[in-house]
Amino acid sequence: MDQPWWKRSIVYQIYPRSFMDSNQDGIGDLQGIISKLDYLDELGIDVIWLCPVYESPNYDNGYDVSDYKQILSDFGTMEDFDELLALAHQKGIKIIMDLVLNHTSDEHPWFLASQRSKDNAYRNYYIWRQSDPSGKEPNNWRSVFGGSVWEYDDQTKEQYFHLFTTRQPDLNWEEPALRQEIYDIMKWWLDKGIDGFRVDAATYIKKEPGLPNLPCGHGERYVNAMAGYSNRPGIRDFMQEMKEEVLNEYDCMTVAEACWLNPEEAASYVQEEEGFFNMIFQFEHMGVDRGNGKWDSQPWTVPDLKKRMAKWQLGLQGRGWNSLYLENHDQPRSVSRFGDEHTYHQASSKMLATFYMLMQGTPFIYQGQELGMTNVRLPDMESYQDVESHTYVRHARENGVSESDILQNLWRNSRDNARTPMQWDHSEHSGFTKGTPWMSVNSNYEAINVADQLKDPNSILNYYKRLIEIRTKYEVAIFGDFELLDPDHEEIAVYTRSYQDQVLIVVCNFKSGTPKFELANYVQSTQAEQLAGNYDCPIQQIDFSLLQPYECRVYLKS
Ligand code: TEU
Ligand code: CA
Repeated sequence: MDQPWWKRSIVYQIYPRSFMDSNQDGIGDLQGIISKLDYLDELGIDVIWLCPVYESPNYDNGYDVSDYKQILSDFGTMEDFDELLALAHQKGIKIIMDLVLNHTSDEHPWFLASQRSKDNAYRNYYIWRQSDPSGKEPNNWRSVFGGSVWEYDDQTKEQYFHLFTTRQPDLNWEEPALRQEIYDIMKWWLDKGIDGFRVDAATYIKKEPGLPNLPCGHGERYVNAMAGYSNRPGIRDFMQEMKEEVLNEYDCMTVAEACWLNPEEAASYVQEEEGFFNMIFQFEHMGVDRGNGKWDSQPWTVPDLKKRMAKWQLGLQGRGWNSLYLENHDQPRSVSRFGDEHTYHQASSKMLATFYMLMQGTPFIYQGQELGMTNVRLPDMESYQDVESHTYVRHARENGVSESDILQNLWRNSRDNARTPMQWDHSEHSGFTKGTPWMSVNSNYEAINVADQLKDPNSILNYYKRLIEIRTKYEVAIFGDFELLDPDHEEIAVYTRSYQDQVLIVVCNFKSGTPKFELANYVQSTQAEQLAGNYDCPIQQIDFSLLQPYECRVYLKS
């Protein structure tokens, strides 16, 4: 059977602001990416996911678009973009763009027009409600970053709806003219030759009709309103229309950000014939160390993490395709979160890579992850850049959270952990810029950088290359059925992938202990060849041994 290219692809996510600066203004840019295409080609990736590069006032670093058909001047020009696309294609690298379609910037011309009067053609592109004279909001929904979803606007004395910051008014998908505008934008980019989209906040575009109040806990002013805006009935009509009007006409890749779906719902989104997207980003494993919301950190366990991953592996098996990731621009660094960034930095970074990259689905690598880049501890709250972090600080202070707890929480969970500049070499500002970087470089760049890791055959970077090679060379790594073994084991994760007469066996020790491991406990024949690992494993110990701290091994039995 002919399989689509995106099933065999490895995607590399670029956060342009922090990737590479070509003109020394301290901000990463398109020419910077161009200068690193050889690096990406060498790494072996097939697709770049480019975070937003459109015109934007940057309240949410580009996720507040003010012109979908212009390149933000910080990043370069449309000529630079065309050059990037052409050069990437020459190397066989595809590019998918971030499509922000739940909201725009409040500086987008549609919003400026919409805001002006109650009866203009753009009014209904956004969601407006009358203001209550008492100042009470039209409903009690809480926005994703905290506070009400409503913002009062002086011009028409009404309130507009925003799920994210007040500078990101939500588009009204009920308005057919608006939907056509979005489809036109999509076609415009696809006609230019881009290879697909990562669809931002895709499951939020349909709101519960009437925007009713939701049940609120005692003393709570605003309520988590997921039930009012996440994956609501009717959303499929929008997606079906988008598919018919746009996606069906192109051989492109789509991955939709889809918080809080279960595999059952997800399957219907990604089914090969009837689905709307090729894959989605689910968030189940990202919740493993969180209690009530992202700022409430909780201890996590290995069995819980394994089961969350397995739920999706099995849930979509034979029905749809998974995306695989441990990091992105919204999440803390994986080695700081799930590994040991100090004593076992190298071993645990490699182990985590092995754990997720050999599952079934398309793997995504977030810039710097291939080096084991870590979280950052900025000295004070003012040093944080991210709008979500600032909003958190404001609300936490209002709620009486202590200053030291707030800072600890930022260290652990701020999105800025993922947004420090890429660590290229030993020179000042890690070779990212010769100017003043928009956000400070992590002080560990002399120990963790591309230049060193390219030279060291045992580096994390070279280990990523090895994993990519395995996915390229062995069909079982792409198409194999997944099975989780020993789900309750507290320290190690073991899973197999089976395809035709091949079995891949992946073993990951998530702890610093040295648990026993016997291959024969998991697969019948011990005639297995070791394809990868993060320690030298003597041949005579392949079948039975103690695992080293954070050790991982990949076996092939054929
Ligand atoms: O994120 C959407 C989203 O649902 C967020 O709640 C995300 O889970 C959160 O940032 C985690 O801290 C997307 C983008 O990835 C994010 O960068 C944008 O800020 C957001 O949309 C608004 O466009
Ligand atoms: Ca620049």
